Amino acid sequence: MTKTTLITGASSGFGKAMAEALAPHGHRLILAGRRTDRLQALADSLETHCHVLTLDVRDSEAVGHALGTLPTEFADVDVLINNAGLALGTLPAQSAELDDWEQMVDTNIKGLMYCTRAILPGMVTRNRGHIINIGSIAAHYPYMGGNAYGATKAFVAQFSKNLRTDLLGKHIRVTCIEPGMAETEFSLVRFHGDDAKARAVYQGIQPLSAEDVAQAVLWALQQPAHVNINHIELMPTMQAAGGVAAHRE
Ligand code: NDP
Ligand code: 8X3
Repeated sequence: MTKTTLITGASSGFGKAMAEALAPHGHRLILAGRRTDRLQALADSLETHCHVLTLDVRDSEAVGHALGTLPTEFADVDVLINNAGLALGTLPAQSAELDDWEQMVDTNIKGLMYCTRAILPGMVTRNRGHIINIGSIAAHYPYMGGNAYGATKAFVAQFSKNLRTDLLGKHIRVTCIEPGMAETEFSLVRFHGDDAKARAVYQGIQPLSAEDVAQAVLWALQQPAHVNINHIELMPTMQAAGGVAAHRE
């Protein structure tokens, strides 16, 4: 049976790789993001029916309107992949830019809530669906400069668990996918377009690829309907949690 799948942040990185991974597996796709030209190019390259949706997930009204007025063929969303998100900056909390914090909260937390709230009632009415939230290892392991970003992803982890609780008794699954370091445009965005700084993040290590993360999403989706994958945490083999730090005089 063909599923209707909405991917937020499909113009780049994980979202684009997910669209490419899911397209051959019976998913008609709603590709959402702000960069329409990229979404259209992706839609043109895929051998499945796609609907391009220019959408800023931070805009509550726009999200409600766009997801409430989808074309008939795409209106009954079976799979919602809340992937749109970003990290901005690596400054310590005392000197971080408040604007960066606000943008992360508006996108990673509020945007995810708006999309979920718009799609979930239909899933409940139909008594079927799967929500995949893209969290991060940053939700669980603090690192220098990770402050507000890690906290937004902690929200994603806890919100996913609470959704499971609210949806108990419904045939709706919720999965939180929590990757570690992966090479996408993530670092370029984090360092406000500084290519050298972004590249340095991935030097001397084989990071995860967007395709690695897309495969984890595909696997979670492909489990039998009675199996809910609660969360998946994946890291490059050469990355690990650093443990407790101590500063000595
Ligand atoms: P990319 O920067 O490559 O992709 C981010 C995507 O999010 C883009 O498609 C972008 O689309 C979209 N996006 C950002 N802001 C908005 C917005 N306001 N409205 C709609 N779409 C938006 O990074 P990744 O693919 O790596 O990131 C995807 C998710 O994975 C994020 O939630 C990130 O936090 C998370 N993550 C990333 C890791 C990594 O190391 N790369 C590891 C763990 C988690 P557009 O600009 O066109 O709107
Ligand atoms: C992004 C991965 O390791 O930079 O969520 O926190 S990391």
